[in-house]
Amino acid sequence: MNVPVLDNFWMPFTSNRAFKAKPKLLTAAKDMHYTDADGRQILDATSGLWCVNAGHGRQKIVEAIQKQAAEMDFAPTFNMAHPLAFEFAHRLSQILPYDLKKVFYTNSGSESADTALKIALAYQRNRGQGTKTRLIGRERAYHGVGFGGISVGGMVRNRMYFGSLPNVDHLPHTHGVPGNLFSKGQPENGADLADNLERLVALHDASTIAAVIVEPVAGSTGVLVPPKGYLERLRTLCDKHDILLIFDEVITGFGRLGTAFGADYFGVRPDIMCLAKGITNAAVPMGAVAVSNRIYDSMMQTSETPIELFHGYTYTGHPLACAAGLATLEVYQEEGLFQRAADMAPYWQEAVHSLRDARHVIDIRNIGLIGGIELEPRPGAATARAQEVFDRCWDKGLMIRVTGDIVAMSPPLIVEKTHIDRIVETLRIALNETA
Ligand code: PXG
Repeated sequence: MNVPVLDNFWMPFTSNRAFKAKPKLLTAAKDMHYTDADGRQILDATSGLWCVNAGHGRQKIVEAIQKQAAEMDFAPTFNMAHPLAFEFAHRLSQILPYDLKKVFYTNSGSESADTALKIALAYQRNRGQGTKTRLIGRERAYHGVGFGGISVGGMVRNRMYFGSLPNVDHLPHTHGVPGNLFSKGQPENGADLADNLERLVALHDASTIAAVIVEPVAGSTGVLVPPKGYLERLRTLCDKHDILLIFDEVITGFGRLGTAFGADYFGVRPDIMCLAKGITNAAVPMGAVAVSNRIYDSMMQTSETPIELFHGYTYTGHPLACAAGLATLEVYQEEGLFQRAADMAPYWQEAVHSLRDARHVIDIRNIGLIGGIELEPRPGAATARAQEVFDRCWDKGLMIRVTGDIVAMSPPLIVEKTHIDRIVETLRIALNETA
């Protein structure tokens, strides 16, 4: 393999030392597969990082980016703009649920989370609720790596080194509720965990709480599917206490659950939604925050300054990203990929649950085209077992993700049954070979 100088790139969320001792280099990608630096084909069971929902190297998206790069590389969106930014927001509004029809662009999921929190704070203040400054997240949540996101997030190492915004609190996570092991789809038990919002209201008072932010399905911390009734209960309590509900749909958006968004799947209306990843099929970095008409209209009406929101990025609505996004939506639509995911989900469910009797497996969770397989941690060496399974799968030409001792998978929505069979067979062998 032709290995470049590895010294200078400080890799994110990676053991740089381990990687640089034994690099895994990807050099090309098409449809369901990566090619590595040795020329091996690697089946992608994770859509890159939960983001390449339409599969890799899609021609229509490639061409749209090429054309846009040649036509206009960049245009500011501060005080001026370009047509594609409006066109894409309009197209998005046609698939966005409920009244979430206004779109603020970012460049990543982290920026979407921080933007959503800032919009919530600005909205509360502008409408005369300036004491509503507290943000409620959840344990085991991941909302990216900005200071807002890590504050409402619930991953200890992502916050302990850096500190946190002062005005936050957390709901308990929904992992490990008794009776929920090996649930297919939404687990039966645990809707009452949402009632902890009442406890936080009792503790802090609703007049201090601006918003609650949750992932409809927590992805990064190991596929935590919401118990039946849980999200509905959160919505009811947010309404009762005049608190905004933010869904971080960075992973659950764009067909992952077999519907356009998690809000559609669960039939629960958020006030604000964070998007990224599948919005451009990951071909150009982009994120977005979808906001209800009610919040947008209120901001337009109550703003005391000509600029209604003091927030934005150089690359907000970047032309290449908008071009990629428009082409991505066309691919999703032309190929009916959200419905395809829904049609494939039952097969996926049975396939991942067939690993119930595989070595080390202590729980399996699934929803849409997401699967989580929890392994018993090796005594005294948490995460080592899953890491070994990951390495073994890689050697066998299969790309999975592991988080702690949980295997997390989210194949592109174009996945075929034969791919699913191969994923499950390879995993079973890798599990069996691992001590
Ligand atoms: N919110 C959610 C719900 C996410 O899953 C982010 C925000 C941040 O997005 P950016 O684009 O800033 O990374 C994410 C990102 C994993 C994994 O292995 C998950 C993410 C990123 C990288 C790895 O589970 N999710």
